[in-house]
Amino acid sequence: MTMTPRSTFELLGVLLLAWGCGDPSHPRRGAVDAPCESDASCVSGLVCRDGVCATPLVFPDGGQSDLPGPSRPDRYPAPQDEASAPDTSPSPCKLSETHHEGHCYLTLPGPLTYGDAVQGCVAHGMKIVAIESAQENEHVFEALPPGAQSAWIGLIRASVGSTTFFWDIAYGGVAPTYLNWAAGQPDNATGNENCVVMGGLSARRPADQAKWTDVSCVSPARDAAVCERLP
Ligand SMILES: [Ca+2]
Repeated sequence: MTMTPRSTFELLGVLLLAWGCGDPSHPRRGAVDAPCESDASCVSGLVCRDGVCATPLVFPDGGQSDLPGPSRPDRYPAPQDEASAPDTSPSPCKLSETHHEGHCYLTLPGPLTYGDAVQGCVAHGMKIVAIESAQENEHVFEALPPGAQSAWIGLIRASVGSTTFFWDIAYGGVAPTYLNWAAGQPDNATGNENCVVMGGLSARRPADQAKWTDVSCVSPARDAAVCERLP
């Protein structure tokens, strides 16, 4: 018998037919719209939905699920408790600022008098910093330039010769609830120490780092100032 040459198309058809029949010991799996009882009844990539094989539903994040609702996979976990959820909210501060407890902080480079510092903060839509806790004091200290001996904070003497201090008039002159004086301060040593600086990393005495000292508001100019913006 002479073999009749077959066209490529005919050969491909035979191959596809053989593949589609498969092993008779395995039931044939359904294509789209074929009746089904479970996902296993459908060809790979399809799911059994409402009794027929169908393409999976696609959700906005690109994930897939057979049906929306309680049976959704773990890629849609229930919201975590507020206390344990990490804070992923965007910072309210600018890139040049640091963020602590909802407040924004900006360090101005010196040399600056206290008046320069107050004006510099206003120019940035901020106030010279008022520090109300040890945590806030630490945040301000860590934001100072490494080379700073001292930086202005917003505490001022109530009046010449007074032993009382209050926060800058930008805050309405409120009394401080937290203080962090350096040893022996405030001493009003020169009689005109009506403003206050925080010791920086390069403070002359390491013990004065992050501590407060009353000083003249104008002389000498200081290495930095810290501004704060409230929410
Ligand atoms: Ca002093």
